[in-house]
Amino acid sequence: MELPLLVALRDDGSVDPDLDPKFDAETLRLLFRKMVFLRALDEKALHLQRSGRIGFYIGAAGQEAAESGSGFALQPGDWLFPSYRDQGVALLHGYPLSALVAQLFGNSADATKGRQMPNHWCDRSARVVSVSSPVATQLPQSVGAAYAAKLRGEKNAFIAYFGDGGSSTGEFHVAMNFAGVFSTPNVFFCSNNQYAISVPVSKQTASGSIAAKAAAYGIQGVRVDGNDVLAVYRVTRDALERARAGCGSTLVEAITYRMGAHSTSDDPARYRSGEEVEAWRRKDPIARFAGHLRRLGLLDEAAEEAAAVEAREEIRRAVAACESAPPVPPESLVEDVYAEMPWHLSEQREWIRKTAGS
Ligand SMILES: Cc1ncc(C[n+]2csc(CCOP(=O)(O)OP(=O)(O)O)c2C)c(N)n1
Repeated sequence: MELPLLVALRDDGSVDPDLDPKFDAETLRLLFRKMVFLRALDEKALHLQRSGRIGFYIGAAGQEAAESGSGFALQPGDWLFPSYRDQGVALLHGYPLSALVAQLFGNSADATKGRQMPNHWCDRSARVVSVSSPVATQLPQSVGAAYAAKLRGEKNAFIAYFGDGGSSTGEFHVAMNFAGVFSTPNVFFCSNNQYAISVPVSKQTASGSIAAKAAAYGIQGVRVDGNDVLAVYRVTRDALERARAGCGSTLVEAITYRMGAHSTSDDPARYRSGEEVEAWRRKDPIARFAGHLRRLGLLDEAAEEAAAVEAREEIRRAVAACESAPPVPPESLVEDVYAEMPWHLSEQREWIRKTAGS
């Protein structure tokens, strides 16, 4: 079954009126700055990792339209179940940049005290649920949370992000089926970035698309150009509205491309050609949106450069403020497990204190 690919931003920079979210000039500029910010964040984090200041990072360069377009559609009451690559959505949903940077350093400024892997964000007050390392476990988690909210009569949507690789897991099928049967208020956002580390999407499925699988579970499926920030926004906004209105779940497949490595521990040159990367680079979602804004007279070279400078400066300040925080004391390893620490952990804590000299 072929689903049409929804596209708002046309090649000539104009917009399909049926999919145009009709943002005012200020909102369009803001959306652009959010995308530029994510690219700058990726560049800085890569630099921090390569210079040994943080241990690991998972970038999303090339996926800024999917991240920003969908994140822009969330409302404060909605719950986010991100994958490890969705820092862009988390930031748009109120996860503070300072917390994000602290999580990368994993020092005493980090709310999770350095116990989580880098890129495993969470923030209860922003309704950002902790990233899980196993691929796609966030999908059934989000369905369970959505079902609970439905039983309580709440009207929020639950959006979970995952990749094309995640669609091959049992968790994907479990989540879709439950969502269909119990008509839960979920949005499943698949960032189809063409690869699951080195495995191309052609080896993930024999279906015409990932979105097509929605039909088998009785939920809505939508395929959208994931490098088109306006179309992604429209499709996600509509899906979230359906969920909040009690009309059930939607599976959104955003077709995009991971321009960088899977993570800082990966070398993509080993499994894909430079020509392929170059072909997708020509579809860069930021350049594409910039073209649209220029056509509207809302952006020129100076404003584009200013957005990048402003983003780099904000990130530089956040890093400077966080990097100097002391490390987490080693004895905290045995803390936060029990409300009252049992004797054997107290003993271990003493031993760590003496051994580590803290
Ligand atoms: C259950 C499970 N199997 C394998 C892994 C190792 N692993 C980490 S990321 C990844 C690729 C996931 O690809 P995809 O779902 O397409 O998301 P992307 O990384 O492209 O955003 C794999 C196989 C894992 N974390 N969990």
